[in-house]
Amino acid sequence: MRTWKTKKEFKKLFIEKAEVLFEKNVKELSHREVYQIIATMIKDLVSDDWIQTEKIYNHKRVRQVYYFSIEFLLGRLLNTNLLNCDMEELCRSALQDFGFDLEDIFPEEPDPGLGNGGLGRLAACYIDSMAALQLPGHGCSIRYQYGLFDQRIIDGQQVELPDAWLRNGFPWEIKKSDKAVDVRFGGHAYMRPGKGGALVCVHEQYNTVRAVPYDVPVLGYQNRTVNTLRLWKAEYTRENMYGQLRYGDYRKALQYKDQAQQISRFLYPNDSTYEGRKLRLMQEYFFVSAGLQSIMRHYKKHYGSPKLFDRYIALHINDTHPALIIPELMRILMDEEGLSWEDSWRITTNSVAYTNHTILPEALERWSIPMFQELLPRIFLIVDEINRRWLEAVQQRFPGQEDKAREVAILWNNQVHMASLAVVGSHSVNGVAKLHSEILKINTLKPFYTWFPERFNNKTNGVTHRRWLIESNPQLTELICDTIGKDWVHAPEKLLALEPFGNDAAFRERLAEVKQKRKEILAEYLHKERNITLNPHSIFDIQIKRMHMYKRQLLNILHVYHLYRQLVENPGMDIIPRTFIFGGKAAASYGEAKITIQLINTVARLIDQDYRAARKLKVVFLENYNVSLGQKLFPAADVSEQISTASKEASGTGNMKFMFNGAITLGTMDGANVEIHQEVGDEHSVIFGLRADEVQRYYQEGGYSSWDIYNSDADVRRALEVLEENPMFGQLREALLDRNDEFFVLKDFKSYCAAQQEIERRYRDTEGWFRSSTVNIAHAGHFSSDRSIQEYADEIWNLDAVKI
Ligand code: GL7
Repeated sequence: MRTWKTKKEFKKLFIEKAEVLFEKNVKELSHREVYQIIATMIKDLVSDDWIQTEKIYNHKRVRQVYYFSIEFLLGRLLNTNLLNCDMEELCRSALQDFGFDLEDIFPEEPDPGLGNGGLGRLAACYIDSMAALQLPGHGCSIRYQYGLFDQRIIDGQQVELPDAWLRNGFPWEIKKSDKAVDVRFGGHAYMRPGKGGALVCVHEQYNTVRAVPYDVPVLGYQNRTVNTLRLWKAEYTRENMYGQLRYGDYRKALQYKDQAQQISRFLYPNDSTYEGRKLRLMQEYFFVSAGLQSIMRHYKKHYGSPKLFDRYIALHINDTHPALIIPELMRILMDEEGLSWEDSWRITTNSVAYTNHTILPEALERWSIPMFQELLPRIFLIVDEINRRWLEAVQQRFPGQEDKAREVAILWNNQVHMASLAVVGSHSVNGVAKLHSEILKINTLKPFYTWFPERFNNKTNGVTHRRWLIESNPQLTELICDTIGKDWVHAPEKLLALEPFGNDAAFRERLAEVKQKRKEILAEYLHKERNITLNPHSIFDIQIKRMHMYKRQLLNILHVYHLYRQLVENPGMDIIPRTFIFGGKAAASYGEAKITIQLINTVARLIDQDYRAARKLKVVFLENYNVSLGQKLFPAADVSEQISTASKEASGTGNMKFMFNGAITLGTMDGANVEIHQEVGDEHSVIFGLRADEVQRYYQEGGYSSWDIYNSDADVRRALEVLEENPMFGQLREALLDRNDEFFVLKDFKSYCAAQQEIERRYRDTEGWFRSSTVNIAHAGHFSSDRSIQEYADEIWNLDAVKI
C-alpha cells in the first residue's frame, strides 16, 4: 500500500483521494469531504501496522484479552488518531497549503453515540489505554445504526430526535463480510443419548441471524500497536427466510427478517437502569455469541486446542450485559468441541472476569425465565445446570437452609439473575472505586463475598489523559511540558513533579492565563454556535453528566435559586459573579429527570429577566451534552460539581477529567471523589454532606424525615418555593417531601450551601486557588486509565505488553 510520511506525499495522495472518492479537485471539496479523505488516509496509513500487530500476536501466540461491552462511547476519532500516529502537525500544515484550517475540519466528524454515559465512555478510555500500553486487547460490541438520541431543548423541555450518526458512513470502519458468523435464536433444545451413551444436545427449528463484523482500528500512542474494536451488525439470512417461505409462511418470514434487522438498530437510551425488554436480551446474546464464536475460530486456527483456551484468552465483561458469555462459552466447548462439563466449567471460569458498575437495585439485570427460555433454549438449559450444580454446593455446606440458597440463586422467582451468574461463572469480580468495591462486599454482593472472598477486588476507574488533557487542552499541555518536561505523557503519574510549582508565582500566573483563555474559548464557541453569552470573568461552575435523581442536579439548581433569592432581597450583596453550567441527557422515559431540565431552564430564565441578579448570576443548560462538547467544557471549568448522594455513584469519571484540567472538586464522599480527596486533601477540594455509611444507615434504620427539615429550616422552605412556579414541578416537591427525599437533597442542602460559600471564599484568594488547581493537576496522573489498565493486566488478566 502506498502511504505518506512526508508533507509532499500527503498532498499528492490527498489530491488522488479527492478524485477517487469525490471526483473533485481540492478547491471544490467541502469540509466534510476533507474530513472523509483524511480519515481514509489515516486508515490506509496504519493498515500495515494493523496487519503487523495481528501477525505478531498470532505468531508469538501471546495471551490476549477481549473486552466485551454493550457500549463504547468513542467520541470523535480524527484528532485522537492524528495524535496517536504523530501526524497532526504535518496534516495541519499540508491542509493550510490547500487553504483549509484543520480546526474547521474536526467538527465535521459526527460523534459516534454508541454509549450512554460513564460506563460506555470508560470502555472507550480502556481500549485507548490498552493500545497505548501495547497490551494485546480488543473491544467487542454492537454497531448500532442509531446511537443515543440527539437532545433538543424546546421551550425549556427535552425533545429526543434520532441520532443517525451513520448517515454519511463511518470512514474508520472496515466491513469484514468473510468473518461473519451465525447466531441462533428460538427453536427447541433437548438432551438425547449420543455415541457411547453420553448425552448430547439437539437444538432444532431455530432462527439464524447473521452477525457481520465491522472493525475499527485502535491506535496506540506513537508506538505502532494497532488493536481492534469489533462492532457487530445484525442481518437476516436468505436461507432462513427462504426456509420459512418454502412452507408458505410469509407472515413469519417477514417477521423474522424484521426482527433480525432490529437487533442492531438502536442503542437503549437508559443509563443505570435495567431495561427488561426482549430485544435487549437479543442484543446481549447476539454480540456475545458472535464475538465469542469469532474468537474461538481465530483461536483454533492460530493457537490450537480448546483445552488450553484459558491459558491464552481472557474475557472481560463490562457489567452484566455480556454475562451470557459464560453459558455461551460452555455451549461452544461442550456442543461444538466435545469437552466435558467439568473441563468446560474450569476453562470458562478461568477465562471470564466481571466488573460491577452500580449498586442501584433498578440496574440489576433480571430476565423472566419463560422469555429467556423461549429465546435461548440451549443457553437456558446450560444456565439451569449451572444453577443446579451451584445450589447443590450451597446445600451441602448449609443443609436445610433455604434462605442461603435464595440469596445466591441464579434462577429464582421465575427470573434469571445476571449478577449472580456473573459472579458464579467468573474468577474475578471488581468494583470501580475503593468505596464502591467495599459496598459490594458488605452489602450488594455480600453473600457471594462470604463464598468467594478471593474473587473480590477493586480497580479504580481512570480516563485517558491523551484525549482529556493533551487533545482537549493544548494550552495546559504546553504549560505543563514547559514546566516539567514531557515524561508525564508516557507516565502520567509523573505529573506529580508539578506539585511544587503551586508555590511558584510565575507558574500560577501562567496557569491562571491558561484557564482564562479556555473560558474565553468556550464563551466564544457558545456565542457563535448557540447564541449564548457568558461572562468569562465569572466562576465557571459545571455539572455535566447524565440527568439522574441520584446525581442531584436538583440540589445544585435549588442552591442557585437560593442565591438568587438572596440577591433579590439584597441586591448589593457582595458575591463573585457565577456561571452555573449544566449539561446531560435524561432517559426519554425518566419523568423526574426531564422535569429537572425544565426546572433548570426556568431558573435560568428567571435570573436572565431580573436585573437585580443577571449581572452576578447566570445559568445555562447546554443542549446535547456529548463527548465532543465535554472536550470544550472540562478545560474551562473552575468548579467540578460531583454531588451525588453518597454510596450511589459507583465511581464517576467526569470528576477525573475536571481534575486533569485543574478544576477544584466540590463533592460528596462518594465513588472516586473519596480517592480524589485522599490525593489532594481538604485544602485542595471541598467536601460536604452525608457519608455513605450514614446514608445506608438511614435506609436500613429509618430516622430521616424531610418534613422535619422543611419545617425547621427557613432557607429550605424558601428554596422550595421555586417548585410552585409550574404545576409540573409538583412532582419534584412530592418526591422531596411526600416521598421523603430518597436522595437526601434537603438533608444535604445546608451543608452544600456552606460548601458553595467555601468555594467562593477560596476563589477570592487567587494565589490559594491556583495552588489548589496545580495540586489537582499534579495528582490527576493517578486517575489515568493507563494506571487502571495496568492494574487489570497485572492483577486480573495476567497479560504482558508486546512490542510491535
Ligand atoms: C456507571 C456508574 O454510574 C459510574 O459511577 C461509573 O463511573 C461508570 C463506569 O464505571 O459506571 N454504572 C452504570 O451503570 N453507568 C455508569 O456510568 C451507566
